[in-house]
Amino acid sequence: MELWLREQHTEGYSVSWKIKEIFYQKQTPYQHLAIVEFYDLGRALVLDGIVQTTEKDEYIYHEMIAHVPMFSLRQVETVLVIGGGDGGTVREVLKHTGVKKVVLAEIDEDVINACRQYLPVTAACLSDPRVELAIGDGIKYVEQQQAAFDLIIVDSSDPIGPAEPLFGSKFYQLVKRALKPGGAVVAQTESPLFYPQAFQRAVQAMRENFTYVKPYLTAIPSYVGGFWTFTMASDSELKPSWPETLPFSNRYYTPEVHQAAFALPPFVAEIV
Ligand code: AG3
Repeated sequence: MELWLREQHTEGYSVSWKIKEIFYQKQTPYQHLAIVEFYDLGRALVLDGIVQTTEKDEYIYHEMIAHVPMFSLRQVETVLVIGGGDGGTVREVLKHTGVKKVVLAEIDEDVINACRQYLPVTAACLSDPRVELAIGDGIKYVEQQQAAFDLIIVDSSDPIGPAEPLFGSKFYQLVKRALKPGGAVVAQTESPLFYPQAFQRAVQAMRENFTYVKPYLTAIPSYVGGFWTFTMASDSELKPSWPETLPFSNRYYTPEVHQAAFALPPFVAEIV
């Protein structure tokens, strides 16, 4: 018997993934959660039928959401990751030895537990002593923080379901208060091809709250359309700097890739 996941994107466009094995499936209080193994792309986390991360290309997303802001800030000791229960973003943040504490605010504990068990490539890092888990609503968590973090990373799913409020201005107002002076926020801001309104809404929300707002673009093969945007924002100018050689190795991120990511094709630039 053949088993396929059909990821439906529009009325007329869907992408199909052939499944080798289903490791875990559950309807959690927040969403449908599955960890599967695809032919060719390896294991993957799937939420509400949308592929969130695959072993084949997770490093592209996680390196770009973490290292672009990390190398744009002078000193980062405390980081908050909102969402990102698979742990991939935390793993990349922890590569920076100056980091003292990473809080992972994930609403759905089942995501963390399932990834710990079946997706160690991203989740093994969650046992690092610098990691603190805050299970619950990321917005409520941020609301309770004041000048507490150098960097806040919004590693959310699409703005349908539990991640919807993470694309609005009210959320970024709270983020601003939770950041230390000179701190920054970065968020995954969706596909410029398939979800341009979500991209626009997030960038707008950041502009309403921060002086410097910088969208950047990466190719993520397993996300719809391939193009993916991230947006970084701060009240300090974000100027990247790197040591002569990076203190750790990556599979995607380099200083050149970092700089190139800010070159926006006109069809992307005109959305924001
Ligand atoms: N977070 C971003 C997933 C967005 C994917 N959306 C889509 N393909 N329509 C993924 C979590 C990785 N840590």
